Amino acid sequence: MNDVPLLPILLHPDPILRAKARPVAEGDADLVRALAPRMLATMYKAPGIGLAAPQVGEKLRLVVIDLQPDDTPSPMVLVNPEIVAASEERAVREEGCLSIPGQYADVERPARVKVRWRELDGTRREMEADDLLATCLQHEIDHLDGVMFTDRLGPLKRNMLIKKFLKEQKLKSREAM
Ligand code: K1U
Ligand code: ZN
Repeated sequence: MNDVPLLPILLHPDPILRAKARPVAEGDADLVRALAPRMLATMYKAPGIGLAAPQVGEKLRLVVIDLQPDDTPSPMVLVNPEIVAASEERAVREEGCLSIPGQYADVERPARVKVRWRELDGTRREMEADDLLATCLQHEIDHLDGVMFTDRLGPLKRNMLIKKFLKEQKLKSREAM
């Protein structure tokens, strides 16, 4: 994994993060096979537990996830993932985002989801997820629709978090001069 070139992660307010990503088609096979390992390497380096293709500038419905980035790698690559069922029960969990680094907030979402996707070789997959995996899947699939976790916060908390992020970014870019 060390020799795989990393990809720059786009930060809020990049407009690509707000676009709806297009489905991966059969003709994208080579692109997706080259992109997935680079996305995984970028996610591990960040470090993060998930990454969606729009975060690295590709408006494609492709997601990578590994909930145990520090232990034995157990990477998931999800092509065209979709939520096909969501529980009425809701759960609150703290979320972060590699496109708004350093900012965390409690987000309420369905506690359990059923997700369908294809593997890189085209195999159809389906699973039910709860806990952190359910949160991460929903966070990543949101990215494919141009939705950020901050959109799921109340306006007060959202504005405070975005303001703090932009202020910290401004300070960082001044320090780099
Ligand atoms: O999509 C992203 O921006 C990645 C994001 C995924 C996510 C985190 C928490 C809840 C839902 C979705 C991250 O990975 S932020 C970094 C992070 O949470 C983390 C980093 C290292 C170890 C453990 C967690
Ligand atoms: Zn994110």
